[in-house]
Amino acid sequence: MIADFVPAEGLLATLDLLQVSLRGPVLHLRLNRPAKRNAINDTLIQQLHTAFLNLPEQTKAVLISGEGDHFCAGLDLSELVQREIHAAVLHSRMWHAAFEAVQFGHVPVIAVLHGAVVGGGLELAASCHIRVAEDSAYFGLPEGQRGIFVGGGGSVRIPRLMGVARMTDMMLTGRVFDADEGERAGLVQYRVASGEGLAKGLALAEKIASNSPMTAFAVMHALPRIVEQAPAEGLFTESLMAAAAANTPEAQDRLRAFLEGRAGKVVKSS
Ligand code: 1HE
Repeated sequence: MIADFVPAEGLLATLDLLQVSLRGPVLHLRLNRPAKRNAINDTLIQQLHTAFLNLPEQTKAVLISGEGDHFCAGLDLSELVQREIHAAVLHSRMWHAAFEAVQFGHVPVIAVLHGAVVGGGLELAASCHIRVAEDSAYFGLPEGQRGIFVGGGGSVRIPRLMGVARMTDMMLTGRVFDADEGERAGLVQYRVASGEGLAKGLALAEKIASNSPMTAFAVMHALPRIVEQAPAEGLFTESLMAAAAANTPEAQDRLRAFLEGRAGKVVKSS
C-alpha cells in the first residue's frame, strides 16, 4: 500500500481480487492476483466494474496498478472456453461494460504500468485517462498468436492512442513494444524508472484532484465525443461545454482569483 493510504471499507473491502486503499481524494486500486500475473477472470472483471460504480463520494482521482512483477497478463485464458456465439458476445460485452465504467465514470483514472501490459491488460490501460510506464513495462497483443481477437474494447481504444497501423503490426506479428517504444507510439504519456510509477501517478492524481469537478467532467465526457463528431457539430458541442463550464461558481471564483493575483501562473515544468 502507498504510504499513508488506508484500506477502503464496506463493499470495496470485500473485493478479494482488488486491493483498494484511499488517501483523501485519491483512491488506489491494485489488481491483486499476482500468482496468475493479474490475469483477468470473470470475477476480476466484475469486481473492477463494481469498484468503479461504487467509488467513495470523496474520490476525485483513481490510481490503478498491479501487484507483483506485472501489471496484467490480460484475459485469464483458462476461462476462454468454447461458448455459444451469443454467450461469447455477452462475455465481451461484460468487459466493455466494466471498461466503460473506467473511461466514462466519475473521475479520471491513472494507470501505473510495469512488467507485462498485454492483451486485456493493455485494453484496461487504454480505458484509463493517463498512463505512466516504468522501465520494466512492455506492451503486447498476443491475441493474434492465440488465435483470438481483442474483446475488451481494444480495437476501439488502442488505435486512437497509437494508430491502426501499429496495432495491426502488434496483432499480426506479435511485436512487443518496450516502455520507451510505447511512449513514442503514444501508448503512454509519462515514463519513469522502475519503482517510481506510483509516486508519479500520485503526484498527477493530486493535481487532478485539485481541479474543478466540471473540468474532469468536460475532459472525460465531452472531449472524446467531440473528437468523434464532424467538425461543425464538434465546435458547437465545444461551445455548449465551454459555456456550461465557465458559468459554474467555481470557475468564476478561480478566474477572479487569477485576476486578483491569488492564483498560480502558467510556468514551464522543471
Ligand atoms: C495465466 C495468464 C493468462 C499467466 N491466463 N493464466 N494473455 C496472454 O497471452 C499472456 C500470457 N501470459 C504470459 O505471457 C506470461 O504469463 C507473462 C509474460 C504475463 C508472465 O510470465 P511469467 O514467467 O512471469 O509467469 P508464468 O510462469 O507464465 O505464469 C505464472 C502463472 O500465471 C501460471 O500459472 P501456474 O498455475 O502454472 O503457476 C500461468 O499459467 C498463469 N498465467 N498469464 C491464465 N493470461 C477480452 S479479450 C482479451 C484477450 C486477451 O487478453 S488475450 C491475451 C492473453
